[in-house]
Amino acid sequence: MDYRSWRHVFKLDPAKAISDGHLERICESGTDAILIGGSDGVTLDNVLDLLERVRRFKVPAVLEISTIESVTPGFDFYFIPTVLNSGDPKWIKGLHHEAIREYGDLMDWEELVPEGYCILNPDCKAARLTGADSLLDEEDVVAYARLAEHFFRLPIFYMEYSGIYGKPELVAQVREHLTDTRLFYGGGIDSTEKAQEMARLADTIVVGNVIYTNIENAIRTVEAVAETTKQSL
Ligand code: 1GP
Repeated sequence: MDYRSWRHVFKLDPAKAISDGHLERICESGTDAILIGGSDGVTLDNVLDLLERVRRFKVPAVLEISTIESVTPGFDFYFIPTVLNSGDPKWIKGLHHEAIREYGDLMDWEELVPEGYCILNPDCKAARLTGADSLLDEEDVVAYARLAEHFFRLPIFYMEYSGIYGKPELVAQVREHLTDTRLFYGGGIDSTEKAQEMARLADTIVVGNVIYTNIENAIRTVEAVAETTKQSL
């Protein structure tokens, strides 16, 4: 199992309710992985609960860490955001330092995957929480992508539009500047068309909210990405 080959990922928010039936459909959909994470209301209890339910299926499970208190063993990977466009060092390296200071001896570094986040929707919770400067022009975003790849050598650059559909032209621009770092795109994918459009540009698309608003459309995004991948072979 290698996250570098993933094309489609579902993101489940531990603070939101999901029925067993819907969860089964999501986990058995053919998606490459389930990412568990959210911006607020994430607790050890709701993470453990969701992990246990997801573990009934074969799909890889990843915890995207947002608070140190909700970290628990049992995931295949731990994705750790560093918010490159945050104005607050806490979200770039502060919490990371604190966690390593506390648990550094216990950490399995092979399971930890840093993600260079660039938050591009100024109104999303993550932008407000982290004090992200989301009003960026193309050159700013490309520079963050280059910073991720060439300076910090991060394995993932994540264009985060959470809640709104982003600009395909900008994703295409960034695509041209990344070689080793994988490009993740997330935000507003709620249809086959949007899934395909972004899957043609990004290495991996992340589908979140539509799981809770339109399960049928959520499931269709998996097939849509598979089609796109076939077409490009
Ligand atoms: C959120 O990038 C993900 O962190 C997915 O965004 O919820 O808008 O699909 P949506």
